[in-house]
Amino acid sequence: MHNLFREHNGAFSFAACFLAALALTFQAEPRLFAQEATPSQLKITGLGGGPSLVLYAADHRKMPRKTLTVVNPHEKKTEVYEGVPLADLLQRVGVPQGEKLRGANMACYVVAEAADRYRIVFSLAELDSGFLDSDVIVADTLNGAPLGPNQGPFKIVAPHDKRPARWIRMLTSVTVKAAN
Ligand SMILES: Nc1nc2c(c(=O)[nH]1)N[C@H]1C(S)=C(S)[C@@H](COP(=O)(O)O)O[C@H]1N2
Ligand SMILES: [Mo]
Repeated sequence: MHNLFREHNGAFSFAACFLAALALTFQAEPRLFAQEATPSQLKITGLGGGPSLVLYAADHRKMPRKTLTVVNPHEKKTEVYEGVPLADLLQRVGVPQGEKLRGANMACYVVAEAADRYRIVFSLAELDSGFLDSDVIVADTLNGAPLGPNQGPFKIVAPHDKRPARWIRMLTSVTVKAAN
């Protein structure tokens, strides 16, 4: 009787440990996923899935910066954004630019996606200073302060767009693709 109890007790502890481990595993996974989906980092991916670059706010701040003073088309208020030209970030993943942007590369485009899954597109030519001065930046500050949680930490500002539909807030990824 005593032995039986011990055996049961052992089996019970084994089962408890197994269940606890199982629970931890399944608990750990969503946490990992949540970490990946956090908008505190920006992933830039070049043509054909690579090379890619993961930028945190601190890395972004160290890159050559550009300041834009714009009138927000919705708020009709003057806003000062500071950040890094999108073209400079694309250059770091080897995207064709300048004289290399011709032929088949003219069918390449950039998909920018936000934490809320909102997505927008620019063609590579639209972001290339050999074609036009797009002045599109990935901003990290507004009026001198870091962008708040529903805007930042990264936001694209496309100052020449008449509607701010491509001023994508909570930007999480920028991916370069080729049209089929
Ligand atoms: N992440 C994200 N960014 C977005 C949108 C969105 O739905 N999600 N809407 C866009 C559109 S259509 C407009 S008009 C502006 C509105 O900017 P606001 O929400 O800061 O006023 O954000 C743009 N950026
Ligand atoms: Mo909009």
